[in-house]
Amino acid sequence: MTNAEIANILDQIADLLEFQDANPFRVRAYRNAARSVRDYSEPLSRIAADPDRTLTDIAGIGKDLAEKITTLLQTGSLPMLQELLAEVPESVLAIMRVPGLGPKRAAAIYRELGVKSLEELAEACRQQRIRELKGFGAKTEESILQGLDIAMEAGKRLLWAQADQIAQALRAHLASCVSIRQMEFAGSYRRGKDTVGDLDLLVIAGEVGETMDCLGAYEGVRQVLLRGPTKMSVRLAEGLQVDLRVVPAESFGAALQYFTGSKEHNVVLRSMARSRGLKVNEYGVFRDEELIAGRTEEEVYATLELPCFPPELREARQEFDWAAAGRLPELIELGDIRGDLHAHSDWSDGIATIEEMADAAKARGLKYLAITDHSKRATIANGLDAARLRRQWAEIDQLNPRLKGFTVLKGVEVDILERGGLDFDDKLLAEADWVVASVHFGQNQSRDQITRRLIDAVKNPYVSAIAHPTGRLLGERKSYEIDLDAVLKAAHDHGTMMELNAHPKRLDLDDVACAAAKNYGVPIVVSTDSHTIDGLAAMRYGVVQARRGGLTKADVANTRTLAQLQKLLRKKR
Ligand code: DGT
Ligand code: CA
Ligand code: CA
Ligand code: ZN
Repeated sequence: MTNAEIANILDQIADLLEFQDANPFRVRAYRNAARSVRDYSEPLSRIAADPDRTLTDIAGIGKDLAEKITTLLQTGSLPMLQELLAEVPESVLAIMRVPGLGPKRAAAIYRELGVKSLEELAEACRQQRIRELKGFGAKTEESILQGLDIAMEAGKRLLWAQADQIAQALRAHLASCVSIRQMEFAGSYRRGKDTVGDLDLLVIAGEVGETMDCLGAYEGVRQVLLRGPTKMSVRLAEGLQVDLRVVPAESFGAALQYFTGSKEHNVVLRSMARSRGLKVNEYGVFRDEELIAGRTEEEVYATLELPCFPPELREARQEFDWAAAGRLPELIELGDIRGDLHAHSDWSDGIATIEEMADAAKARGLKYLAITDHSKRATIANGLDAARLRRQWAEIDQLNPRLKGFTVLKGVEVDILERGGLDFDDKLLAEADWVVASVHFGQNQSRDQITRRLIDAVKNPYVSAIAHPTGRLLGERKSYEIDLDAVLKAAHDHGTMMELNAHPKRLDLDDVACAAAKNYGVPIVVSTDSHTIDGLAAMRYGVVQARRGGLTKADVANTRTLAQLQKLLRKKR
């Protein structure tokens, strides 16, 4: 059982408890645990199997939860969950998962209108019966209908980070298969796309049958969809499909190139080949009938005098122009990152203390970390008022001398208010080392309104960066309406940076928007927005998106030393 699966079960328990109107603290404990487990870098199954270690060492996991997780790992199920599930009709669970609804509202709809399924929910919306309920309105009804669309769409693709966890587990399983000589994942997963439709796996095999038996024996396989002479497709427990292709060694590079895609990139490549009298397909590069390349990707691209493009760039956007001009960007790497500029502590809705966050960031090789807890408007996130913020900063001042070679920046994530303006006055913000401003409320406003709010924030001399600038949550919520060009132009004019929020559900700005920001000369900050120490690991996901946007080390502000970063910030003020 993967960490993601455990986390999903803990979240489901929290949902069910909330649905039953249980004690909010109990609900919160399960939510925090789910977050902690989801972010945890090491498989919990390994810790549980080690007699010298205990699950209670993980933040947010107490004795009771540790026992439950152990039961889950040992038996694959949990009596408590079964009991809760028995009290709620199966189809009602789907209602809770509709984005924008949640357990509380689902409970109201179920109890007051008797709505028991997604179909009945859509019907109730269309008959405008939802808006009659206390606490609901026409807007809610509309957003539920939209949420229904997204919910049905979302079932089909996984977040890249989830696909990555599965791919790594599968790779580890197949590593013990002696008949596999070489293996590589291709497709959208290799290109680092924010969501992944299915996994494409290529292998060179000694024994095809044995290789396919190995895949079939993977514990995560729920169904074998197809097993042919060179191709096998299976469906995993998480719903993800895996396409395995066994290819000859002399074609491995050509197959890897072909199945990495994207389709659009390959279309351009094939037409370039044709104009040289060559033919490219998944078996190789051919002149007339003669195979002239195919063993490696480098070789395939070289026959067309092209560089071996990093997979993240293969989207037929600008990569062929860059190659023609000999100016393929040298993409940023994880090791270039020197600091993290968006993180939460237990002063607001994070789980770890400031010191724990700092130690963890330092252990990851970073040199600085900005603690950016929420401002007071974010009451549900336990946002800080001016007095608490000053006390927090005083604590950071005390902590810093002890950290040796590492600096915690006194930051804040200040809300951009619905009516415009920021949740703190300039006098307070001027005392911060680092300020990110973000929209959490009033996301349904018009494009003009939201754009104006953001531009006002960009113009503020003390706002360092705009956090998760478009507000999208993959699989849950589209980005709000926004004139991003206008915001980026203002950001350039006022020396404000833009965040690439590395949380796997956000990745906001996305790859395309990052490329646009670069064109405007706006520095990007790749930040994790972590609420746990393991959340800091999300930096990796941000860097993948940054690479897809064609960003180099120089384009990303938090690759700079702290002194260089501070110089950049002084320029703005
Ligand atoms: P996904 O799985 O929806 O996230 O996206 P991909 O890009 O992994 O697409 P997938 O799994 O359908 O196919 C993997 C790669 O194989 C794709 O990126 C390019 C190549 N490919 C698949 N079908 C075709 C096709 O009909 N024409 C061309 N040119 N390439 C194809
Ligand atoms: Ca795929
Ligand atoms: Ca596929
Ligand atoms: Zn945040």
